[in-house]
Amino acid sequence: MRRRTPTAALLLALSAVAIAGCGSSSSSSSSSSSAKSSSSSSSSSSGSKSLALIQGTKADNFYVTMGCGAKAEATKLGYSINVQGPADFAAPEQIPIVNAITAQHPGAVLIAPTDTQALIAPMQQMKSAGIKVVQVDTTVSNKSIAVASISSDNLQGGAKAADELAKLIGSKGSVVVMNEQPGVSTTEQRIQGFLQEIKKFPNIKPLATQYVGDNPSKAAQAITALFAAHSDLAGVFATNVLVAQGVDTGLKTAGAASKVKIVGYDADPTQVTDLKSGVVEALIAQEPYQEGVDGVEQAVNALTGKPTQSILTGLAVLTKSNLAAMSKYVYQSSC
Ligand code: T6T
Repeated sequence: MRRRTPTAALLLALSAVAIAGCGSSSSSSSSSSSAKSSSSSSSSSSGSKSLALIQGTKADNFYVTMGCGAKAEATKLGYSINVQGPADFAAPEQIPIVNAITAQHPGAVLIAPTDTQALIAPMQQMKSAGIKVVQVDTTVSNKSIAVASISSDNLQGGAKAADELAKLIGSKGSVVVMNEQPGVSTTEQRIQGFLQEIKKFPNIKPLATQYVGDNPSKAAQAITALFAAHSDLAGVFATNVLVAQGVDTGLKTAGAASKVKIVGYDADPTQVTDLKSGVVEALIAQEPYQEGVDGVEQAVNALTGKPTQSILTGLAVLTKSNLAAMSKYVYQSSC
């Protein structure tokens, strides 16, 4: 374990004080949590029997569900877990949380880094402090920090979205990918998988990918403007929960929801409502609960000297007709 310099220690302590005032934490001892709620616990947040999960954002049921899986598995294995996430999916908000957790010195940390580059230094510092780091969902581009990475196959998910959309629009017309910001490993791979697969359909024309941030209002505005400018728009691939929520709202408001087919990524309850009502035709659902479970298992393996491994979790295509049989894929808004 590398010693922290006094300056680094001071910076970490200051971050910890700042975070203590944010009230964004919850722990395995709390019986419920939600995207907007917060709670704290007196269970120890340092030492080898303590874990932490740093979500991409607490305002997203994907990460709420991941937190539920992580808490259940930590409790099962006799560990405490401190779950924290920024209000927005944004590196400047997530980095102080990472620094604060490093200062608390848990045995291992599960983290969904919000940017492939910006999180490298704080995660490296965490590793240098002797904390085992497990990546869940997203990754940084430096592969030497984490002992394991747990994620679904995002390239494959993007390809599945392309096949579904092509089927829905009769393999012709303009399509667009609506994405959050650049620099997020998962959604970048979804776009890559989608654009690669869509080449198989010569009569489908992909428009330039739109980057709208992880923000439903911006996504709604952008898709409304795009629909006004492209009357031949036939299909949209919305790459995650908050973007998909905005796309659904934008196209509903523009009265275009029946004309333009939408394939969304993820299975937030709001997206499932839109699927049932026919606003959206298909959802590519992940298994965030399992990612939390697997992440804790790998963290505990690392702490107990057992071998660790990276794991690809499952994906499923949800449609109105298979939804009843696939209800286990719908994300939770509380545990
Ligand atoms: O799609 C998930 C996650 O996989 C992605 O990395 C970021 O967005 C979500 O959290 C959903 O909004």
